Amino acid sequence: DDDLGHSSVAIAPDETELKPPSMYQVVLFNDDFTPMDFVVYVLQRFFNMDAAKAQHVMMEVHTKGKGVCGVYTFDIAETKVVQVQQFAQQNEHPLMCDLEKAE
Ligand code: NFA
Repeated sequence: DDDLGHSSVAIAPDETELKPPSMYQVVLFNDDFTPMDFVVYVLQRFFNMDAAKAQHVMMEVHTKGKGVCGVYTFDIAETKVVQVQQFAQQNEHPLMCDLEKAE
């Protein structure tokens, strides 16, 4: 017997492996002490926002208590959180940042 029609090329084995990755929101929380300009700078430096967008998101956090900085895969989101937390600590501001699984 031969092996006609039996390709040696691997096929996609499992549809679960074709699903897009879970996405995570990086969120900032308001506090009474971190200067507004520092928050605007963080949003520009770590989330690549222009000045107007950063000002808008900062005010959203300031007035609503919390705001979304961006949505990323887990590893990128976790890295952003660590970068923001380290930068806030270095500058002795209590700014809080975390990630939340996106819907
Ligand atoms: N609430 C801070 C202030 O009035 C500003 C702030 C905005 C802090 C967003 C944290 C996040 N100085």
